[in-house]
Amino acid sequence: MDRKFNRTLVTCALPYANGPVHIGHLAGVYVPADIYVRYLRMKGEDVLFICGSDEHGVPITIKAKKQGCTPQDIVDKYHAIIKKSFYGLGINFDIYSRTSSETHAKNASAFFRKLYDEGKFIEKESEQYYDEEAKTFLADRYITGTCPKCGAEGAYGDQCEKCGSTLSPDELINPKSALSGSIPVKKKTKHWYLPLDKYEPWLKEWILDGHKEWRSNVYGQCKSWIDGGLQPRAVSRDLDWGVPVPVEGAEGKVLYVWFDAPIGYISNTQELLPQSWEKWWKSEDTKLVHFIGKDNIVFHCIVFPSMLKAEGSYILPDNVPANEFLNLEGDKISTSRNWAVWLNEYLEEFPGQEDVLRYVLCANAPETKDNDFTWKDFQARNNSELVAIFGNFVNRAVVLTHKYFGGKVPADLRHEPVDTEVLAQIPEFKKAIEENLENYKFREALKEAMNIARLGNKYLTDTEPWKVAKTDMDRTASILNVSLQICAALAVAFEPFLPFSAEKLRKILNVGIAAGYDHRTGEQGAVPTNLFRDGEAAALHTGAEPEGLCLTWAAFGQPELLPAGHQLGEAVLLFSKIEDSVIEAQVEKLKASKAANEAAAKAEEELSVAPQKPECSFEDFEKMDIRTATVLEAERVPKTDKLLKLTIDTGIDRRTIVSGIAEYYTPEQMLGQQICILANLAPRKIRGIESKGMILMARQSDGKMRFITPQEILANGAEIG
Ligand code: B3M
Ligand code: ZN
Repeated sequence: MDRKFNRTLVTCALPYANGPVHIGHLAGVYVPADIYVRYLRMKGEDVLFICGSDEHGVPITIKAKKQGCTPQDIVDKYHAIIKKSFYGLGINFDIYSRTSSETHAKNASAFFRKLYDEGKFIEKESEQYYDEEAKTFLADRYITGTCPKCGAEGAYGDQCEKCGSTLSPDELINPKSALSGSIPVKKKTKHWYLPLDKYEPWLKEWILDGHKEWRSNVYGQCKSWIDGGLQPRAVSRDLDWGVPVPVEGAEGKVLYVWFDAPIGYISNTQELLPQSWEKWWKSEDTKLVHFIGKDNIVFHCIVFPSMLKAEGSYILPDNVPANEFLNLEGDKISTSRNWAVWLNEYLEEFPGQEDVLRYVLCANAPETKDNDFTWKDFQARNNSELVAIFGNFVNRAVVLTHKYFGGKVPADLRHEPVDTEVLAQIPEFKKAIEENLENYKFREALKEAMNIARLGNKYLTDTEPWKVAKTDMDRTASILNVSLQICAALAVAFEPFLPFSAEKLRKILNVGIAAGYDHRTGEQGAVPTNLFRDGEAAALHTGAEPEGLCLTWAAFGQPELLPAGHQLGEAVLLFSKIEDSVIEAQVEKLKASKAANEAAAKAEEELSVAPQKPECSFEDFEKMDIRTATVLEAERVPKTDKLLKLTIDTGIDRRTIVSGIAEYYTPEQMLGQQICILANLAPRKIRGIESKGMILMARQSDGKMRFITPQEILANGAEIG
C-alpha cells in the first residue's frame, strides 16, 4: 500500500433496484472490485467494501406505474434479488444496504441542508413541462414525442431509444404527457443547483494535473467535460419518490437521484459502522476507490467530488477505475429488450459454477474497450483453460501423490535444475499479479495467475512422473513435491479471482488460509471467512484462529509451502467440462427471449392501453345521464366515411345522434341494436345535423371500436350508473 494510506475504502456503483443484475454490470464493476478487495484482504490490509441498491429515480416510478404497484414494491423485489445474487457469486460486500433506508434519508437530507445553509447552491426558477390533467410536473422520461433527430415516434424527453440521441424535452416534436396523454404546458418551478462552473478551476487542478495516472478513458472523459465548460446542475426534482428536499416551501420536491445515490455510499458505511464510519470517510490516510461503469464517470469524477468538496469534511477518491461496456453475442446488453444474461438465473442454472462466470468475465473484462461475451467463448474458456490446464494439472498431481505416496507430500529427494527453474518463476508471477492488481489491470493479473497453472501443467507433462515412477521413486517424489508446491501457490493466487475453487483446492490440499483483518477487533491474521454464500455483512471476519497448516499471501512465492509428510485431502475435480448442449440451450434461450420481446414490443405498440385519466369526483360522474336506448333508423351521412346518422328511442324521446362508427358498422348492422348513450351531452351540430347525445363505444388502442350493449335487452331509458 502506498505510504500515505492506512486503509482502503472500496465502493461499487449502487445498482438501480428496477431489475436484476446482469453480466455487463458484473464485468464492468462488481467482479473487478471484489477481486481487488479480496486481494487487499489477503495482504492483511484494512479494507471496507460498500454497496447497496439505488432505489430512487424516475425509471423506478415508471416501472411501478406500468405494473400497477408502488415504487416501494418494485425496489423491495429487486433489492432482494440483487443482494442474494451478489453474495451468491461471492461478491462479499461488508454491507449491501439501500437508499430507501432511514439512515440514508437522514444523511442525504442533512448533507443537502448543510450545503443549503452555507449558501453553496443557487436557487433558480425555470419553466418545466407540466401536465394540467394529472396536475404534476413531468420528469423528462414522462414526456414523449417525435424525435427531432430521426423522426421516430415515442422518443423520451431525455433520450430517443431508436437512434440513441440524448435529448432534452424542449427538443421533442409534439410533446405529450405519458401520464395522461395530454399536451403538457410550461410552468414555472424552483430548483436548487450546484454551480459546477465554480468548481472548474479546482477540478482542473485536482484531476487534470493531479490524477494523470487515472485510466485513459476516465481521464479523457473528465477532460472533455471540463474543457467543454461546466454548467450549474439541478440537484432537486419535482417528483414524489425520493428524499424530500429539506427546505420550507419545497413540498412535492425531492433530491435528484444522482445527488442522493452517491451519498448512499456514506450512509451505508454509517449503517455498518455507526461509531467509526468517519475514520473511513474523513481521514486523509484512507484511500477511496470507486468502481463504476463508464456511463457513471461524470457523476463520480466531477459531480460527487464537487459535492464533497462543497461540504468540506470528506476525502476525495484516489481512483475511479471505470470499465467500458460488455456486449452480449455481438449486441448491446439491454434490460428493456431482455438481451442479457441475468446473474440470478445463471446461479440457478449453473450451480457450483460461480467461478466459471467470474473467470470469463475477468478474462474478458472490458477494461480498455468494449468487449463481447459469447456462450461459445464461455465454454471454450472453461473447457480449454480451467478444465484442461488448471484442473487437469491439480488433479494429476494430487491423484499421483495418492497413488504413489499414500496422499502424503513426498520429500524432495532428487532435486534437479528444472525444478529450481520452475519454482523460481512463481515469485515473478506473484510480482506481476500484484503490480497489475494494484494498477487495476485485472485481466492481466488473471493471466499471470493462470500462467502459474500453465507452468505446473507443462512441468508435469514434461517430467512425466507416471513413467518415471516405474524406475525411479526418488525422482518421482521430487517431481510431485514440486508440483504440489505449485498447487499450493495456486490455492493462494486464485483466492481473489476464483474464491470458490481456491477454497476447494485448499480442501484438496488440506490447508487453510490466513490473512484478513477484523474490523471489530483490529486483529490481523484471522481466517477470512469471506465465502459466505448467502451472505449478510459477509466479510466481517470471525476472528477465529486458523487451524492446521495455513497458507498466506506473504508466503506465496516461497518454494516450500507444503512440508514433506503433510497429508492431502481427497482428490476431487476442481472444474467440469461444459457440454455443447448446455451452451446451445443458453443460446436458444437468448434467441427465444429476443423473439418474445420483439413480439411483446410489437403487441404493445399496437395495443398499449391508454393511461388512466386524472381522478374525477363522484359529483362529476353523477352529472352524466347514461341510459339504454335502441337504434330505430340508421343511414350514412353523405360525403363522409366515418359518420352514421342514427334515430334513437331513448325511452324519453326519439332523437338523432350522429356517431363516428361507420368504419366499424354498416347502417344495417346498427338497426334494432340496443346501445348505451350519454343522454345529456350538450347538443352539437355535426355536418349540419343536430346531434343530441353520444353513443358509448369501447375503443382499443389500435383504433378498433365496438358499441356497448347491456347483457340482456332492457327497457329503453334504463339509467346506468
Ligand atoms: N444507479 C447505476 C447505473 O447508472 C447507478 C449508480 C449510482 S452510484 C452512486 O446503472
Ligand atoms: Zn431518434
